[in-house]
Amino acid sequence: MRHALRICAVALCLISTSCAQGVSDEHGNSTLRALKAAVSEGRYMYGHQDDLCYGHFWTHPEDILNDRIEGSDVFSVCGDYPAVVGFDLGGIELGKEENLDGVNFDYMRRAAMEHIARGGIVTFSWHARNPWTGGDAWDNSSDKAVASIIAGGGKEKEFELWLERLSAFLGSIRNPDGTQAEVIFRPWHEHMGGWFWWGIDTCSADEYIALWKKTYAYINELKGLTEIIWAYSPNSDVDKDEYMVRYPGDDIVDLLGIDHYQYSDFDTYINRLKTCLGYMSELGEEHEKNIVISETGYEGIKDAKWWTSLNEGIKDYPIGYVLTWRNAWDQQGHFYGPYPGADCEEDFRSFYSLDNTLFLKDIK
Ligand code: BMA
Repeated sequence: MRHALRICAVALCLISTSCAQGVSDEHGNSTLRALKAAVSEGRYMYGHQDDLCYGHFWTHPEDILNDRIEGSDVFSVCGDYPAVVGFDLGGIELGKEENLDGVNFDYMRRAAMEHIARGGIVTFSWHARNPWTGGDAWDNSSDKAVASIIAGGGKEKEFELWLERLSAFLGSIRNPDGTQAEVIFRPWHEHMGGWFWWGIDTCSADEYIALWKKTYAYINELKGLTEIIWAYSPNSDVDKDEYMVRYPGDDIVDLLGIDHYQYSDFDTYINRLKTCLGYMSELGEEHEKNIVISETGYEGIKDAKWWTSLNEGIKDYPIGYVLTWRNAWDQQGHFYGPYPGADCEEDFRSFYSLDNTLFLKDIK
């Protein structure tokens, strides 16, 4: 039942006409091709945030530079790694050793490279600190934050140093042969909400787009990191027009994502998700982009059949992957993935066994 996608990806590449105008397709980006191949077969990949870094009450090895990268709640439950592993770069901008959740960046680099070497896909988000107030990503107290780091804002040089540090890290993620790795980068997410300093309440559409363009120009053009796949991911409480209102442009976006969580009953959650996936499917066709569920989950998963119910809700949409958020190692109820002993453990194994869900063994 489990099978390799690579052959399909190659075949698809040979027959595909020039597809998206996106930055990466022209380089023959194999990650984008693998996502397209999954969609063309009616399948999607499973992803988990921080899966290789820590999990429900365990954290990464003490010898971060030498110990093997093996720990994974997903692996412990189903004997396979997620196809997609997410990491967060929050803190890299200040030159910190660890990210905002205590993940050492040297370890993160090793884990990302190991996952890539095993044939997996890696995605990075960035909960960057507020450049104007010095607060965290959630410090939305000033409408000067974005304005301060784009042209004429006064904090541009400081922000360029942040981009320098970020680029150095992204550029250090390599394939086993030493070449630059393809990684998904998903900056300035959930920007149609007001909770981050780059959100709707504290910057204009022009400022948001200028922020994206500046980030892209620095990393892709100045630093030459052309293998990076740029993912756009608004929060889900938007309609089709709102989804696109701050869209940076087809030439600098490769993937269309959505961040959506369950806060009350399942039906409310899945119906909203389906609405978004419906218009995203149209947008994906119109703009020739893959669509993905870039973040989702139900904190504490208080529903023993959550995984197979999720599959029922999303399986007919052309999504490349669905990524559930992290299993915090230090907070009892803050988990969005499975772990041994969780109520949803058995159901996750059923989700794993489905023909249309792809894990690492299926895509390598
Ligand atoms: C949030 C929570 C926080 C975490 C942040 C960045 O959704 O999980 O605890 O610090 O993501 O990973």
